[in-house]
Amino acid sequence: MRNTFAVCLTLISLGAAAQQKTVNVYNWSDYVDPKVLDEFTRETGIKVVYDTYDSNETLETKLLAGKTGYDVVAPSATFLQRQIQAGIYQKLDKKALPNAKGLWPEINARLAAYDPGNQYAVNYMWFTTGIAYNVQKARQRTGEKPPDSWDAVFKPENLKRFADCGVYMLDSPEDMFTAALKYLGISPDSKKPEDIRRAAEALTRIKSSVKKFHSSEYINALANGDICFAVGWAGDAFQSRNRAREAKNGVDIAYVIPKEGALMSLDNLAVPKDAPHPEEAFRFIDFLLRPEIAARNTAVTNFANGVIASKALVDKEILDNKAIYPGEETLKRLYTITANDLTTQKIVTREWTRVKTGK
Ligand code: N2P
Repeated sequence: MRNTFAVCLTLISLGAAAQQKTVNVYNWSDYVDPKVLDEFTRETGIKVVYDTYDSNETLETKLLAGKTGYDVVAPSATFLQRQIQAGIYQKLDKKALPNAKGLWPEINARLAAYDPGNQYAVNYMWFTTGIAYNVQKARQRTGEKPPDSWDAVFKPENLKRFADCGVYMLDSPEDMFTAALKYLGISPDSKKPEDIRRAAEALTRIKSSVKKFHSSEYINALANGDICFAVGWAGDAFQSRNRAREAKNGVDIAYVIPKEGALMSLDNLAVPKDAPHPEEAFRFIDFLLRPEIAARNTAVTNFANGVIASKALVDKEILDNKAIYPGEETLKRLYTITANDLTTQKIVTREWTRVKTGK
């Protein structure tokens, strides 16, 4: 009798412990199919505590302060590189990631430029930074020549035409300075302080036409017609287009990779050294790398994922969209950049503050 009681108690506490398994995930907003999180919990019993951000700077500030409690985070490659050097990540347990075999070799190779040997991160999504616009409003303003060049953004008289219907820009110096440098005919990867200043000046010249610098609100703002023009990320632009379609509000959103080319970025999954639940972190990452799960996240987010094995399962309309899955021709126009060292990053942050506040 007594024994049965003890066994029961043990079983109950074991059950409770099993239920308490948790993974704390900090990811970009609008970057997952929420049903995928539920499914992970159903399958593994691991609860997902999911928190979001919309800028690398926000993530980096937290990570460098330490003890975030996060198990999985998603830095962009340039930030990842600096964070690896700062020693804040643990090496991935490759044995715990059998689905990593489905990762995209070319994307892995590109990521290895930031994470030599692909030791600390796997790619989650990859994408371009371009121009999203309201098709009707653009037609009223530019006739049969829709925006297709960085001129549309950086020639003050061009952007001014959109000011009355609302312009947003990413609150992200990496995306905005590289675009400005490309427009100015300077290497987008330049780390020279005077080049960074010239990029900041180009942005300051168009600032009076910008309603807001923000990196996630543009999805809804474009979809509901509050704004008509945004410099933003490909998947977000198509999420916006889809939200407008669902709302049947007559708004049509298009996205273009400017003809001069655009920044291609990689967002990646990594595990902080002080992650409280590393085992659960690797299980979560491996789940996201499952081809069918990666395909579902792409279906909802409209971002290309890093799992080549998922391509056969990705919706054809998305797969054929060259602004999401660029073909060889488009890829040639895309540029990548290297990480800033700490000194350059300080200059970038200061110049960005100057752009936004004038100080
Ligand atoms: C998700 C945006 C992620 C792309 N909404 C920028 N890293």
